[in-house]
Amino acid sequence: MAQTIIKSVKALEILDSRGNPTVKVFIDLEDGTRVSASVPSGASTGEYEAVELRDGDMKRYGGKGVLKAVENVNKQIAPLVIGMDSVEQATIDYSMIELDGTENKSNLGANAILGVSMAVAKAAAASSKLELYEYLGGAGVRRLPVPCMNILNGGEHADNSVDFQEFMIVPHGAKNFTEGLRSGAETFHALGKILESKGYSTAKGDEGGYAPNLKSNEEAMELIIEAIKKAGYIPGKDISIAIDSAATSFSIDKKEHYDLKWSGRGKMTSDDLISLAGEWIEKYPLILWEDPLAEEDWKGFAKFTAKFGDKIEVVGDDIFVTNTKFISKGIKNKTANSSLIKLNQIGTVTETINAVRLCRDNGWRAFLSHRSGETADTFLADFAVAMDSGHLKSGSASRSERLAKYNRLLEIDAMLGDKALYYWK
Ligand code: 2PG
Ligand code: MG
Repeated sequence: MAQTIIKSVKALEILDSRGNPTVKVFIDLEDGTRVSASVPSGASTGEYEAVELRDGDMKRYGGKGVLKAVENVNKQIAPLVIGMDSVEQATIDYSMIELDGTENKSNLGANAILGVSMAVAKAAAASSKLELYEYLGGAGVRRLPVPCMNILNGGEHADNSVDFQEFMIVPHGAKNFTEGLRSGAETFHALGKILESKGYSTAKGDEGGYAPNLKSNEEAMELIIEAIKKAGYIPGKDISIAIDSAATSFSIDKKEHYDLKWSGRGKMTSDDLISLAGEWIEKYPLILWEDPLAEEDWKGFAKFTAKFGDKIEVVGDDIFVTNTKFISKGIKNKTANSSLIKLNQIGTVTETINAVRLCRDNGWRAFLSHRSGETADTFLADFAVAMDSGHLKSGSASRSERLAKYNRLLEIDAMLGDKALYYWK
């Protein structure tokens, strides 16, 4: 019997970084290898994401328990995958998809399926004495992703007058990942000092970025630029800025009309938003813009991309939900030039790899991402290197569940030494 055969699979309900339940899966192989994997959880979720199964039992965790998903792993998935070979990732993933039998994994739960899928990959890697990034990426991988680090929050992630959800700093000008992360962390601390000196709160949001009560969208940009300079870096050359508008959260009819309600700018059409973005792209060192329009505003997205796609990376998150069906439609309609990639939006490692490949084969970029609810699991870091994604977002330079991924990338950078690559495109 092959040593990489799965001997046991067991799931447990644990808590994520917001104190909400999530699924952790343990897998043992015949050769004694034991690994575990934990599943993240989003807040600003796209409508067509794979279903995260929650118990709905209001007596436990306000209905957010995941005991059903845990039971689905222990009673249904375990008997299916025990005896299968952990190196057969795709076979195992597609067997679970078949067992679930629904389009959106609502039967077993994407949280149940993904926990097993990630643990299978980790087990096969550990048993072959390979680092996870080597196992998933092959012998040639050696590129570290540029960390797009959350620094300021608005929208539904903060109680202020900023409409856009996430502002990130992008240290693409550094000579390697380790130095890039350092410049990002230094800028994060510089912003903390600036906020303090202006009498703003330095309290942090779910992803570890600051969430002060700013007066406008523009003020957020000005403060970040000031922080980059204060930390000794040149905006646009060393460090640029990325935005995730999460525009679905301020669209009124879930389509083409928006209400920039937090800043008080009021109602806007898609075209108004696009021209506002144009002013910003002229004025500020922006390099990437995620979800500039709502998930159903395919027309607006395509207009945005036609206007700015040659200057910045235009990323679709809620609109594509890591699903090859929507990414294919986006490629055909030139909706964006990049897709956000979140493992739990689609629910298996194999399907996530397929989504990344689809992007790359069509000249798009794939932007690897954490969720706003995370665990200490570092799968994402290895996965980003394996996928040669060139960039990832894993939150700010604060909170251990965010830094766990960045710290793992520091380790990989050190392992690869002078063989490591680091560049934006
Ligand atoms: C996003 C993510 C991660 P959430 O909108 O891109 O930053 O947030 O996990 O809440 O969907
Ligand atoms: Mg997003």
